[in-house]
Amino acid sequence: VEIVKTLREGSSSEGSKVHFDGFVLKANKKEIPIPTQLFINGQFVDAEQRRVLDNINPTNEELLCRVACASRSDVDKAATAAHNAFYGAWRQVSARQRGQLILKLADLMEQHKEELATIESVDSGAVYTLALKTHIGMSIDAWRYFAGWCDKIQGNTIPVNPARPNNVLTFTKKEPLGVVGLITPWNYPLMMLSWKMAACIAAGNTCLIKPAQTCPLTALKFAELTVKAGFPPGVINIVTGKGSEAGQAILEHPLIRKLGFTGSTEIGKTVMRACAESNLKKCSLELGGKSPLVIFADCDFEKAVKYGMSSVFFNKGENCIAAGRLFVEDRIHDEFVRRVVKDLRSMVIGDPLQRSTAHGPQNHRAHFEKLIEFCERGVQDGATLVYGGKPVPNTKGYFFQPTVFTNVEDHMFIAQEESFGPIMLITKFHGSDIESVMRRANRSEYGLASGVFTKDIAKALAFADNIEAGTVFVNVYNKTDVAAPFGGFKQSGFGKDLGQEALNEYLKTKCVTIEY
Ligand code: TAP
Repeated sequence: VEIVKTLREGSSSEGSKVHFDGFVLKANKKEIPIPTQLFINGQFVDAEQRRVLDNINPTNEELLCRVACASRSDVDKAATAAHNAFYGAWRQVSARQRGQLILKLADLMEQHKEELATIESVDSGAVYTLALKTHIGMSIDAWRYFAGWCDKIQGNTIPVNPARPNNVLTFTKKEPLGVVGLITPWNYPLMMLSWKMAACIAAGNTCLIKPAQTCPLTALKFAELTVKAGFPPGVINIVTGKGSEAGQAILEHPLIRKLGFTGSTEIGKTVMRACAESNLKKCSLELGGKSPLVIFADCDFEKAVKYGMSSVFFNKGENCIAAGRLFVEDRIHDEFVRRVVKDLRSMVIGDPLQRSTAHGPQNHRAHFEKLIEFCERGVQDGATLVYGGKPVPNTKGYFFQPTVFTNVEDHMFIAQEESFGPIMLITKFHGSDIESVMRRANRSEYGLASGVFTKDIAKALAFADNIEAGTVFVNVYNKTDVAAPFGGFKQSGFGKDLGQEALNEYLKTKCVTIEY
């Protein structure tokens, strides 16, 4: 990775008319111009007083660039631009044209997918091959999927009681909410943006988004593509900065009517309170998880090992639906642990841009340090550390060893709290005691995802019936799709991303009654 030069005002990226200050990232045999300013009303602009935040490369802990840090008044400018666009130019765009614009944007993302994946990999530490397939691939899928909905958003005619001798016609219309604020985390930066924004824009809203401060670069590159696609100014605005300032200003802004949030349960509560107190914004919250994965001895063992591994180590554990706890039937427990450790020994850890790498650096320092403490706490509380548990020795960057704990008991801190890192926690259970393992799997305030491995269909369906989680995987894990609704129960939040249900998060229903 090399930073070639700093772009000055007036420079433009190849073939586009959009001007920005930024830098050229030389990585992956590419030279990629990347904006580092706010994107408001179709233009890249400095934050007030030219405030910036350092952006650190997690692979080498060096300064990658400085990115604009939005203040309350920058957020106000973005919200005003979105408001004006909603009541102005965006209204002139028909539903079908909206779909076409989104498809054009998706095509541009596809054309630039290697650049976007390279940026994502350098900025967030995601392994390049995964970034290409998931972080960027699923982002493009989300835009295409929601583009298809644009001209299929429709209401109903409803047979109400007639006011005889007259007749009555009652029908509903689905309307956009107006200006939407979006706030997203750092684990899949562009994908979290896309999951929310694609549904929001397809429904006819305008928006401003504050991406996570540790990796905002794909959002800014994406902003450049929205100009190339031809979105009217103000429809999409990007305000990079701090959650405590720009984020909080979004929560409180009186022109914003809906807040789509993905992040921690703790901040989710702040979001909901601020939405209520400001102007009673509608909100949807995708929050933390501690998803249970139950592996019965009658499973396809090879599959259970493969998916058991990816349920924890996918995207270095920075995966909201990661299995936070594995319950493995006693008859296969020891063999399962042996196989996982064997596979971990050959897992290639290193530069996320290398095609052979399977495990990159954690996203940022605070998170990395939290994982060290998490593992120390596990050892103190008496769980058995079988593998890893520490940073990779003698290396720069936030590289944490994939970790396995066994003998994890329900009362332990590590059994209850989310790690959001590459830490597998295994507990044994007796195969005759299905009820008790179900109870233990449900004994959590989270309810995001879950999984079960068994060849017994009745057992699998009983699990799906009784588990308190928004997503259930049977004999597979991490199998999400843009057409399938995604979101949690209990303190994992409410309101779905993806699928038809996500559209409703960004729509309101108007009921019209006519007497004739
Ligand atoms: P948070 O600390 O909650 O941050 C999420 C976003 O909220 C960031 O953009 C953050 O900005 C912003 N924020 C922080 N304080 C704010 C405030 N007072 N007002 C408004 N916005 C504020 O979470 P995180 O540490 O980035 O992400 C990890 C958590 O997200 C985990 O718990 C994980 O489970 C959850 N997560 C859930 C899902 C789903 S789909 N359920 C998906 C991914 C992640 P800064 O970047 O400036 O802090």
